Amino acid sequence: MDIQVISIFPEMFLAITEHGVIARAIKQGVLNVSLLNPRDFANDKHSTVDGRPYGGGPGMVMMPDVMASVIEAALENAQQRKQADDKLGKTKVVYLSPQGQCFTHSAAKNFAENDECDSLILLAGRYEGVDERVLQRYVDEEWSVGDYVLSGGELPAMIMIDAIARLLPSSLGNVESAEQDSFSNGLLDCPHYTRPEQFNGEPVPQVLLSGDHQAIETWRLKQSLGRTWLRRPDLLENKALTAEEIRLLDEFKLEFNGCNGSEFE
Ligand code: 4FL
Repeated sequence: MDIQVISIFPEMFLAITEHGVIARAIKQGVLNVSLLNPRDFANDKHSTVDGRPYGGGPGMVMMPDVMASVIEAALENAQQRKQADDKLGKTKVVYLSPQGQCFTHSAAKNFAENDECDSLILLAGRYEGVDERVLQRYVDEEWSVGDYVLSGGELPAMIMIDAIARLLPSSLGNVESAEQDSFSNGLLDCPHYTRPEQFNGEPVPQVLLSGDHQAIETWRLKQSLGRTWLRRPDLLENKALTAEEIRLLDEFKLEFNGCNGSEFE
């Protein structure tokens, strides 16, 4: 996958490109991350990228001519890379903003697995955002990473890159661990334990020491269902449970109510 990021703070991205899973994916050649700085496309000696908003009010808006130039440059790069490597597919321009659709694990999967579109241009805005006419003309998709306002689209862009990169075929080294992630089955993750067997007087759940792989898998699924029910009931509303899952969740609810004496359904 080829990702070009447009940002006036390109150094911020060293935080992800030099560490962990993403650094490995880049070294392995599974992922290429490059940066373009709108300032390099500005037309005055101060490298101005922002202007005061028409209609007045606080803040500044990223200028349409400068932003159009930097996006055009990224689109040309993508075109050239495609000519050099006929495996590369379509390019998508993505804008990060609180007005976008909610970025989820399943969206990350779609980006990682979509071979037709393996080239992304991520547009990270600053100030009050980018002139609307540029967004209208160039942006294919607008994504939000949560209902809060940040000081720019850089962290959201990094969040998207991280979530996508670890799902790229062969980047995780251990595909199984991606399949067992929270959300990969629409549920929260189960609890995890490591040595010692007793910590602060608390033992590890007996079943995990049993060596009975079937029983362990069933226990983990039940914990996942139970935690999702307790902490994120909204996730269960959109998920069709199997008969086995319904039975396990009912068991969890009974045990939960049994130990705190309340009358949750
Ligand atoms: C982008 C917030 C995506 C949440 C400020 C500029 C943002 C954001 N998701 N806040 N961009």
